[in-house]
Amino acid sequence: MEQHLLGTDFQNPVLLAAGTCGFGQEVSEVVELDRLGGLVTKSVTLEPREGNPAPRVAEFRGGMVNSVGLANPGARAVRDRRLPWLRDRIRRARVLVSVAGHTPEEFVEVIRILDDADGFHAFELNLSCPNDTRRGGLPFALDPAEAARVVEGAREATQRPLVAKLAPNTPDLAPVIQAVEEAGADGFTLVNTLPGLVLDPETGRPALGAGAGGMSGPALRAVGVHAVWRARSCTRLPLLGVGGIARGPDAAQYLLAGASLVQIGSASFWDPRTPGRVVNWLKGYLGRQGAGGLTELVGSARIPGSSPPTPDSR
Ligand code: RRO
Repeated sequence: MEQHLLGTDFQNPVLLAAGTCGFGQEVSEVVELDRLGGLVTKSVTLEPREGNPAPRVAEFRGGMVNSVGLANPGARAVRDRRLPWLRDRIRRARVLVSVAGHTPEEFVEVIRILDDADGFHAFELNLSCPNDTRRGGLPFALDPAEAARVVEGAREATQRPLVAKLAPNTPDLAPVIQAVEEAGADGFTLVNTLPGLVLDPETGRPALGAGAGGMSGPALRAVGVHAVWRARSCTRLPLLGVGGIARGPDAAQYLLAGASLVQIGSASFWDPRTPGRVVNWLKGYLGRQGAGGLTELVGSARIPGSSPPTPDSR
């Protein structure tokens, strides 16, 4: 079950996704964090953010929408209070800190504040928040040159691995992957939530306080698996797959499409035992696959007309 990538060992390929586990502490009573491959924190911005008006989350039949609006305590509080908790409590799970900002300069400032702290291994650059109205709803990930500017700045500010989180509504992933890889990224997370709007037909009002939001849950899975498969043919860097994973076989689809690790988001809201169950299911599945194990499984989907390159295990 072990995976070596981003300069470290992940004891298994199952992580908690950004925005769904706070900074670990919030879920530590209900999730055994050190049984997992790792976790990605809520995105951290330079200043504290209150977030958007309630309701911030709403369910519908195919999944859920959210517009949390980047609520977080800000980089200095994360450094002084949240990372020490992770440093003291987490031994085996690997921690990635998600970073967000309105401008490339804000990403750099957050990284400079956090970089010297202990308690985490890598940064996940959130280039794809669908709820950042300041950028006119256009996340960095939809603009390859802007996305590359964020990564270039981050690359100069830290030696830690940088994983770029991309958007599901990118018409073609190839240009952004190429630009971000050239700018110095070490891997990609695919995908963030998909822009969505749920309306109450009786009142005509949106289900979320902020109006539109990001859609996740089962309906996102086929989009995420497709994005991983597409990314796999554009880069040799490691991929982290996320979107709609609620059961072991869902995670297996991402691994087959080319993800070295998977992240679980909405499903752990519905049932916090989900990540542990996915780990257990994958153990049995890999046992049934025979000798090659996880490394051989990654990217081994048999899809007509495609033969993606195998990932580097840097
Ligand atoms: O905070 C949010 O509203 C949010 C973020 Br930063 C993100 O990246 N994805 C999402 O669905 N919500």
